[in-house]
Amino acid sequence: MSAPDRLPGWQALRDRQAELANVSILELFERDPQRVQRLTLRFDDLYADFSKHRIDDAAWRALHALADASSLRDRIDRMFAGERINVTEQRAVLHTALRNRSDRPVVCDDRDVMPAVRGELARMRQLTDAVRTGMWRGHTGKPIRSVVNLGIGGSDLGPHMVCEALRPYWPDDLTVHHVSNVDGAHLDATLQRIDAESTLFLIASKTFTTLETLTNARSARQWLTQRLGDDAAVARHFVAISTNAEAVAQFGIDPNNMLRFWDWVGGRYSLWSTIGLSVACAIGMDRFEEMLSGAHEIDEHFRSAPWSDNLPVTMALLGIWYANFWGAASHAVLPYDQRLQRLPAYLQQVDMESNGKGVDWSGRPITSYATGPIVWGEPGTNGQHAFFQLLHQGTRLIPADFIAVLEPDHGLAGHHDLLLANCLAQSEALARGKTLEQARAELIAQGLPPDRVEALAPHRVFAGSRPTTTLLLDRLTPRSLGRLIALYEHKVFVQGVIWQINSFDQWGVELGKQLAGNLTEELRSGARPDRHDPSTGALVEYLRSRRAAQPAP
Ligand code: G6Q
Repeated sequence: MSAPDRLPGWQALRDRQAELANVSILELFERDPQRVQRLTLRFDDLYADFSKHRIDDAAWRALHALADASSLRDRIDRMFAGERINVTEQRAVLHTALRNRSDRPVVCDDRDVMPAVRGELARMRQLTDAVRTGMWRGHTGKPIRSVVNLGIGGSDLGPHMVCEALRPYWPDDLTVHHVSNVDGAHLDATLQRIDAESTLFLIASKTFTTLETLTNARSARQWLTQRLGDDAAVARHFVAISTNAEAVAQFGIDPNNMLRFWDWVGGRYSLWSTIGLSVACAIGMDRFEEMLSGAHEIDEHFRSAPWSDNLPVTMALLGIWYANFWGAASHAVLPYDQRLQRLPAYLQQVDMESNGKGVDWSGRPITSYATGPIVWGEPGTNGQHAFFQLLHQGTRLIPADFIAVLEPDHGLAGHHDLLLANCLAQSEALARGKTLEQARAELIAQGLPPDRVEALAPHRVFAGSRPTTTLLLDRLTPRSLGRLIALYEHKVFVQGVIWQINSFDQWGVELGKQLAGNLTEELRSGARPDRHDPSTGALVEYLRSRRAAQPAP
């Protein structure tokens, strides 16, 4: 296949962008009174408004042509069919099988994976039921009151984000913690808050070789056995979630306490697998399965809806439009919901680890078009008092997703209307802007003298036409959250297809890991740091000299 910038649609998109560069979003609304209706997509209670974008029908047609020329339909089918589309690791990409709630088999390497998937879901149910009902007893006979997930990256970000989002569903007598960082301060802070006798550690690691997770797991084991005075306590307080049974056994976790998943589940897509155990402990297995059902509904929609009605495809193509034709380098995710506070961090990994690539499928360097954007964000309204200044008046174009939930889970009067009003106000302000004339008129109305009006007015101008999508959910439930996450996963997939990159490997994280291995030795031993660039060598020397100068703890 030709490179994307040589495919049908690409040049038309360039031309369209040039045409639209001087057309404001307000003008687009004026030109088409039906714009909101035509560019709002609904999926059950999910309301997605794509009308505040700098795009017209001709550009949409060209984007759809680009999707066709990129064989998007075929690529979607190949993913769902279990082909080894992760070409560099020679793996299938089947997180969708984990949430396949239909009777359809999913065949990978000539075998239907669904019986194994259902089997592991059943084991997850057994375990979480035992924990939640108090049947699972710790070494000294106490029920479990704290679950601590030790994992990092894909084995942390998804479960952590979902647990926070669904906190209102947690039972009163169980608390779930997530510890990821190798910085001992992270684990230490959690250990201070829990009681060894009633704590269950979940060691979540696909490979069971990850430095951070194993370091934390060893420290947790030591802490526990010291507290309980018996190595045998590990059997009642440690569960492993992994694909690597051998390493789990070596660590000393009973195979009966191990939940499995498979190499066709990518780390950052593993939330739906047994890696979601902390979520299931927090909200119960029925609700965990509701989340799977929500994601499955989006899978079905993604596979079958025409491009113009297809939510993930629409989100993806808008991202292509801005990244490749408007020069947008980043994308903001702005949940106006405190429960979704970890959504931006989670999406950063899903998006940036998947599409932060500089070579195409066949290993050719990509030099003529941009790939994945920088994804960032914070919950509103906090962001408004921090970085929104740049969104409104900075020199960069930053498309943003505003996400809000209509019903809160708390009973505090007055808060939620304020939250929702701010969400709508911000996207309106970004689209509408404020002209110099309007700024002048406001200042004159405030009674300022003419020279102050002229001096201040330019600072109060908002260019407007800053593009946003608004996603509204009725309620934040396991099902609606499952849908929301699946939307973004598929968005990232579609963009990877258009950019012709492998969205499912992550070789870019390897080099730093290798170097950290050597550096750990150098910091611990007295070996001369002689294999580094001059800056790093000097940093090693400096750290060692400072440590040597410090009194022993
Ligand atoms: C995700 C990545 C990465 C991975 C972590 C943890 O797609 O592969 O974030 O999840 O490095 O790996 P383990 O689960 O093997 O510990």
